[in-house]
Amino acid sequence: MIGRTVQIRWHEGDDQATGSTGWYVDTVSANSVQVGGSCTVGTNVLTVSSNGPVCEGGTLNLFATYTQGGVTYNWTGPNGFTSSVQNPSIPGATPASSGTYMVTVYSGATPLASNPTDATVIANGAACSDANVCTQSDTCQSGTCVGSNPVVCAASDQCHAVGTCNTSTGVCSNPVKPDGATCDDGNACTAGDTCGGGVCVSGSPVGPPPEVADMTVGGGPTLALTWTGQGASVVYDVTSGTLSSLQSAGFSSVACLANDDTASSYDDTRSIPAADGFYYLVRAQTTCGAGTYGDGSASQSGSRDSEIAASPNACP
Ligand SMILES: [Ca+2]
Ligand SMILES: [Ca+2]
Repeated sequence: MIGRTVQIRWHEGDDQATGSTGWYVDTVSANSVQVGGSCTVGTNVLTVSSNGPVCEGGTLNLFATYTQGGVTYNWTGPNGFTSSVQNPSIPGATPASSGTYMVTVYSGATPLASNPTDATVIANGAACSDANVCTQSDTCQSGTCVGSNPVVCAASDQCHAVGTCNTSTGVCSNPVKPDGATCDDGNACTAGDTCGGGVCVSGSPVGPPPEVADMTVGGGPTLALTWTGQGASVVYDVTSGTLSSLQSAGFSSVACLANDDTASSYDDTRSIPAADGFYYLVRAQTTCGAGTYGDGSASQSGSRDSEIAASPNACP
């Protein structure tokens, strides 16, 4: 309408006359108007909450805030609860206090706003949440939610250390052990295995066991051989031949008396041939290889080990 020129037809008195008599027509220019005021929107807000759920025996706290001051509060709730305190508490709460609480705000006798909030009191022994994902079984115990059955963060392998559980996610960390930490690559024939970058790196190769030492042969009806043992994982090959065959054919005639014997001794029950004798050679052996029968004396020609190995009767 603003800025327009209109004609208004009006009638004095009643408007029953439909003829032209008594009617007036005026031209009106609408140059300024009175704009209507906007509606005032209420800005006060009633917020209601509680600290629930709480465990039986604990204190249930109720909270109400209203943006306008100078008001009073009136609470009602389960188990006959009433209160005119703004933020009332229910100490020693029981499950009977579970339910919907309603608060109404008053200005004088005039109610301004009303809102509900739900609260739960969990019975002793019943499941609750201690806000820690790393405790897998939480139950109410005398007013407190107690977590149990914790997540166990075991080391993922020998080159990782025991982790810690993230209380928000329940996921275990997987820390890498420092480089150089001792580990075992599962191979007995490598020694000094160490962690590097979170994996077990094989150490130096382990060679075959050393030459057998301190062998003696006891006299008598049984020829009892003994030597110094080299440990639990070492076995022994005992070979022998006659002195006459040694002289005529060398070690190619050697025979295996005992193969992979765990004892560091051997009883030879054979009878010594007339005008002859036995010689004995013993070597140690492990999964990392066979040791040597010995280098022999300076007068030895050729390799004793390779000569024995060439014998069809040699110990494997
Ligand atoms: Ca190893
Ligand atoms: Ca053997």
